[in-house]
This record gives sequence, C-alpha cells and structure tokens, in this order.
Amino acid sequence: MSNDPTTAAPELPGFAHAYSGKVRDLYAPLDASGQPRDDQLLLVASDRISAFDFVLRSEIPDKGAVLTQLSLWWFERLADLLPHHVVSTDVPPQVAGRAVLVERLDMVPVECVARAYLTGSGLADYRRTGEVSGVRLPDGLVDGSRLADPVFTPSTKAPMGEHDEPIPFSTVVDMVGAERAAQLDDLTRRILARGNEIAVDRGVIIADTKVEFGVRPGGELVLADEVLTPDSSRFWPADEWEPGRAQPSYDKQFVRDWLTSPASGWSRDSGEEPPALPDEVIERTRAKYVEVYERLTGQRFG
Ligand code: Q0Z
Repeated sequence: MSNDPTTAAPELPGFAHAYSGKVRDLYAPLDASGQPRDDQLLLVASDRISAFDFVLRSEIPDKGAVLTQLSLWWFERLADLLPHHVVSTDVPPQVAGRAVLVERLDMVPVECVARAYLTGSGLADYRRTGEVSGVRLPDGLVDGSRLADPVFTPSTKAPMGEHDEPIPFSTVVDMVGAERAAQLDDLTRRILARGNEIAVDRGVIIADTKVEFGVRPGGELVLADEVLTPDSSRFWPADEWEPGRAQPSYDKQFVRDWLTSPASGWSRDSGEEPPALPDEVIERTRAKYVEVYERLTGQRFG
C-alpha cells in the first residue's frame, strides 16, 4: 500500500521538480515553451511523516491532504491579518487535494516562531534564564504552562538535517530591518493568538507555531508555506492539558509511543533508522490527523 519509503517527489507533467524537504516537495510550473516560470511554485505535501528527526519509511495515508486542506482553511481565517500566497488549488491529479499553486515570493530568511504555551526549547531557555527570546516570564512556570501573551521566538533557517538556532530579536532587526522585524513579531503572535481563539472552543490547544513569510516584488508581506498545521505547530488535546508534565502530541503520539516502546525493537540513540510502523499505528495516526482537521474545521474530511 502507501508504505514505500522511496515515494518522494513524484514526476509531474508540466512541472520541474525544484526542491524537496523532509515531507514536502516543491516544483516550478513550466510555461508554454517548457521553461520554468519564475513567478509561481507548486507546493506538494506528501504523506511522509517525521519523528525523532527521522523521515519514517512508513507513510500516513491522507496526511498530505489533511495538512493542505487545513492550511487552506486557516488562510481564509487569517486573511484579515495579511494576504496569503495561494493562487489556485487546480493541480495535477496525482497530487489533487495535497498541493497548491502559490505566488513565488522572496522568502524572509527567519523562522518566525510564536509560543503560547511553554514547552520544548522555550521551556529549557526559561529554566536557564527566566526568559524566552529576551522576554522575561513570571516565576513558577512549568512544562505546558500557558503564557499570558504569545511570545515571538525567532530562529535561523538551518539547512535540512540541522536544527534551527534561536536568535535574538536584535539579529532579526539586523537581517531584515527594524520595521519588517516588528511586523514579523506582531503578525506571528497574532496568527497564533487567532489560531487559539478558534481552536480552544474545539478542544485543541496550539502550543506554538512556526510561520513562513515572503515578500512580493512591491514589498508587501505575505503569509507563505503551510500555516497552523500539526507539522508546523504543536497541537495538544485540550481535555488532556495538564501543566507540569510533557503534553501528549495530538498527531504523533501513537508513532512516538510505539517507536520508544520495546515492541519496536528500536532505540532512539542507536543511530539506526526507525523500523516500519505496524498497520495499526499507521491507521490510528491517520485517524488523529483526520480528527484534528474535522474538529478544527467542523467539516468532514474527504
Ligand atoms: C517554501 C518548502 C519544500 C515545500 C521555499 N511562496 C513561496 N515562494 C517562494 N518560496 C517558497 C514559497 Cl512557499 C518556499 N519553502 C519550504 C520546501 C516543499 C515548502 F521542499 N521553500
């Protein structure tokens, strides 16, 4: 079935493959004379899944479509904050539902992260310094604590396989200028705040998120890439939220639990590639992606 590790970047007639990330592929549309257009891209979400920094050999059916449809749903709900990059969802049949044609933008070279809840590297920074990204936080916060307001915690865009490094806001200013930096800070935090306003009523917490921005030739800032998906954000089930412990991940919990259980025969620090997932783990994980889509949007998936 869809359990083949090598199904990366399908060949698409009319498109030239440009780049592949861990779980997504980028193409340039070809013009009438077969030349790549310089004003658009095709962004394709695969069914690949990563865990513990590995792209797994097993795929999750419909994951790419769920994330693409969720992103499109969010773009509409963020459109009063800023324009988005989507031009069309009319895409080749091989990638129907999981690809979008987008404006090619000049991408902002900063990973724009906002945190509404404290966990992960933000928690580690807080424990060391009492701050995250230069913002002083109250004493006594624990893993999973809600922050009064989302905090902007920018990082570098590391090459694939490397980890993004946090950067001070002053570095963002040096990179893009004070006005643009202030705009990135404001919009990234507003996007997460809007996301949580909508999600909280539907039983989902968006702990943090990474947003990508691009700039139009005229200088206008545009929301790019995917937005407020489980791949770009930490989604937690609201009914299981309990500050003071690691929160279960909405989407990948079954994958992580199985990979770290004796049943997998795999060890995280073995350096070995993780084994294929059992069908049951694949199916339960697919169901979680569909569930988060249906919960958030109130629409039936597919
Ligand atoms: C997005 C990525 C990958 C999918 C570049 N509108 C845009 N204009 C210019 N560049 C991008 C976008 Cl979205 C862009 N990425 C990340 C990599 C598949 C998205 F392999 N990189």
